[in-house]
Amino acid sequence: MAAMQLHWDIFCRVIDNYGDIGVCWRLARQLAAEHGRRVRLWVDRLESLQPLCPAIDAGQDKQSSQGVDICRWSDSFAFDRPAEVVIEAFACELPANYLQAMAASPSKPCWINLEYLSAEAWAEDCHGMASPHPSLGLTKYFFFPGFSPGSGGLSREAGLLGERDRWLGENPAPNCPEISLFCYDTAPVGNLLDALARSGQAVICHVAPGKPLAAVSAHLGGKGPWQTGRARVQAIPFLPIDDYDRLLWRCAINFVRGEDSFVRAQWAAKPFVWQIYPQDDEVHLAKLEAFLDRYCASMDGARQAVARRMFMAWNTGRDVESAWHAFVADSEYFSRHNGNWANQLASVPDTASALVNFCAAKV
Ligand code: TRH
Repeated sequence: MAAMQLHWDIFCRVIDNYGDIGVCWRLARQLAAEHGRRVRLWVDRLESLQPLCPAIDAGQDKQSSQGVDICRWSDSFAFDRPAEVVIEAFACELPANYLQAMAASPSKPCWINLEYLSAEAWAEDCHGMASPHPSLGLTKYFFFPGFSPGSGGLSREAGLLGERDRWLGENPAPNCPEISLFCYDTAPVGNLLDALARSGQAVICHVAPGKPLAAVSAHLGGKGPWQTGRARVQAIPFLPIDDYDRLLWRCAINFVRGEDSFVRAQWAAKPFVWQIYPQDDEVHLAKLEAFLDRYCASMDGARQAVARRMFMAWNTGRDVESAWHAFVADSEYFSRHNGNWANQLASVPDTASALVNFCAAKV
């Protein structure tokens, strides 16, 4: 069976927020469902997976859901044998005893470091690079998701866009436009709320719990729901991951953040505004620019300026209100553009398929 690479272990350490586990959970269940792989997902904080996948019990060290074996990755890490493919998500560092077992395996596992998504050219250049271990006789490969055929692609289930269109056909857009708000507490949420209040347009804004809701509460006071101008602003619960997709499909405009919700907003093909995960020395702004260069390339000059202005305003806090009004005025254009953009991205193999093919080629 070694050649088929049936067994996969995915290791995930939750740094903060939900992105690390969101990416790993999607990958694990897709490998099981679409590629017939037997996947173990080792997670240090099952509590972070539970809101995305309410079927699991965060108190149980071992369980199965959606065809994936989910195991707590604790300090007293124990396992039977290493898998044929080992995914170390976001350089989380494999347990030492597991590494030793990999080195002792008669056929060496395919060892992948799954990296964060970046639109920067260097990420594409480093995709697939080999890094031999200094002493264990193992080779680790760097796998970079991305936006072009030279990258590891984006997370996308087979039939996702068809399922989106089918669902939207059965659930027509509501009369009152809706916005979803998922962001960090550094986002200029107050400026956005002021802009919504002053726009004179009726809108419903769904606010995710945690940092987004805290930012809204800090600006409007209390726990809501709030009415500000003709905008109704209301808290929503943290949704199971597939329900969150449907929220993105349904809303007229989505504010997303980090990595995974950002990718899913692109499959939703609705206008979206991305808050990138903030890093020291503002290095994240270079990543944001790299994305905008790709995403805006086929827009006309005027719309490029509008989209760039909105994304930069949301990430820097400058000029939010005027950027927002211009963005909303062109929202039909951005809907059309994002439909084409999603189709273009879908022509690149998805990350799970790309990983399966990459690892098969390494045997
Ligand atoms: O939570 P995040 O800020 O995660 C971040 C980023 O991944 C960042 O790159 C990483 O360095 C950091 O974590 C540690 O944003 P992200 O990536 O969008 O992940 C959120 C996940 O939560 C995503 O899988 C979607 C999911 N989600 C739901 O399932 N239901 C919800 O209601 C919401 C709001 C999100």
